[in-house]
Parts: sequence; C-alpha cells; structure tokens
Amino acid sequence: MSLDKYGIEAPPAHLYQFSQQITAGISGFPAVTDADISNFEALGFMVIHNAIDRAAIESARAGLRDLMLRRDTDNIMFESAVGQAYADLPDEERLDSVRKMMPIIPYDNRLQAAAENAELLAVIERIMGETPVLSQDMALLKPPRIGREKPWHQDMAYFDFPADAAIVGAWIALDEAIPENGCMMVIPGSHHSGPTLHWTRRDWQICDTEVQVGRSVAVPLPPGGCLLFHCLLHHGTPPSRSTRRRWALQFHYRPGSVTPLPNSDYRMSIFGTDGKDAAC
Ligand SMILES: O=C(O)CCC(=O)C(=O)O
Repeated sequence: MSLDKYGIEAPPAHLYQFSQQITAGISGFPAVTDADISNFEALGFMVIHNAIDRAAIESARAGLRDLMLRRDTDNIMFESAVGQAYADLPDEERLDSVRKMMPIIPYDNRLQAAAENAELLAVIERIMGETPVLSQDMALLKPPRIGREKPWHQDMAYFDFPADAAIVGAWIALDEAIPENGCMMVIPGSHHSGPTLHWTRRDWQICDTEVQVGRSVAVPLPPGGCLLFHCLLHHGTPPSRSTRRRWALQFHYRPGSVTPLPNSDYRMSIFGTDGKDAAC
C-alpha cells in the first residue's frame, strides 16, 4: 500500500476543455468491421459500447472490491488527498480512496477473465495483425470528489519496448464515465506524430503547453464500454469533483513477436528531456 506519489496540484483550467464528445460506439466487439479497423489506424482509437455484459461488469466490480479491501497486498495506491490515514480507513471509505491498483490479475480470477476476454483479444489481433500478449494490467479508480487527473501523456513513454511496437490499450468502464467524473480524453490522430517529450511535473506527462487542447475530444462511456487506443495516442483524464465513482480496468497488449527491452535507456533517450535543450 502506498499514497499516490504525485501531489494534488490543480491542472490549468483549460487543459481538459474539449471540442466534441464521442457518444457513438460500435455495439459489441463482434460488430467491429474492417472499416472500423482502418478507422483505428487513422484515429488511433475505437469506441465499443456493450463490450462486456452486465454479469461481467458485476464480476469485475466484485473482484476489484475484494482486492481493495485486502490488507495483505502491496499493489494498492491511494489518492494523496486521503492523507496519511489511508492505511486505517474503514472498508466503505477505502473503496472511495483508492486511485490505482497494479497488477490485479495475479490476485483474482474474475479480473484475469476480463483480461482474457476472447472477443476483445480477437479485435486486438485484427488491429495488430498478430497474436496479442498481455503486457500490463491495472485498475484505475477515480474516487468521488477527490479523484485526481491523469495528465496528458502517451502510454509508450511508460513502456520499455521499441517505439514502433504496436501496443494497444483497452480501457474498460465499470461505471458510467463522463467528463465530470474523469472520462478519457484523446487527441484523434496524435499517434501519427510519434513519440513526444515527457516531463516529471504533476505526473510523467506531456508539457501542459504542448497539449493540443483545441483538438481534444471527450470519450464518455456507459458501464461495460471500452476504449481501444494506440500506445502513442495523446490522452488524459480530468480530475473528478463529481459525487459519482468512476472505476475502470486497463489492459495493455503487445504483439507476440515484440519483446521488452532490458532497461529504460532507450525509452528515456526518446521520451526524456536530458540533453535536448527543451523547456517546459
Ligand atoms: O483512468 C485514468 O484516469 C487514466 C488512464 C490512463 O490514461 C493511463 O493510466 O494511462
């Protein structure tokens, strides 16, 4: 158990403004067409509603709840706004104090089943053109009122793989996710620009002044909805001041032929700022 190592500094007010909300979605993974796969290549993301059914949502929620209430794991990160009392919170308060758990599937078969969803894997295989392998699994919780932002970033800036590895993220909403409680926001097509410098500021993130706010779109999702996204897509989530909880699962899959690099040297040479005469 730990506290979120990043503080609770508020982001600039304009950072999560958006020009549009993507309210439409493909209904279910089996409905994904070849045109949808081409759209993913062009836009860097795909929105699927009814990706998992009510029973699967409830099963994943129960898995997360049980895991959050365990006191014998070290995979739980609390919101820093909760303060030092985090370890002793009563159960119900604890459920609305956790920001992140990683990993999750080693602890719970229900969460493992969510990551091994055959319909999800089939769509990712079509995107990648080869067999996907799970490379990271986590739960991302946005507690009511205190859920902190996830500043704009590219997931590849966190992964030690060659920068052209076609890693795909799957973000699955277990509660309704809307702008007010911290849904995903993306910059369509931004993956085509390649790696962007990241800075340690409120997080490991793209510099606020570099975010193309005017191009950003919000991706609200109903419970059971899924956002599939390219690992170089610029994305982030705003803080929540809502009274509504926002729980989500996030899985990343790599092409089976791509192997992890032994350390972060290559990643930092691309995404890091040392020696690059850049300012933020
Ligand atoms: O769910 C969130 O708040 C942020 C998700 C995200 O973009 C990430 O962790 O990479």
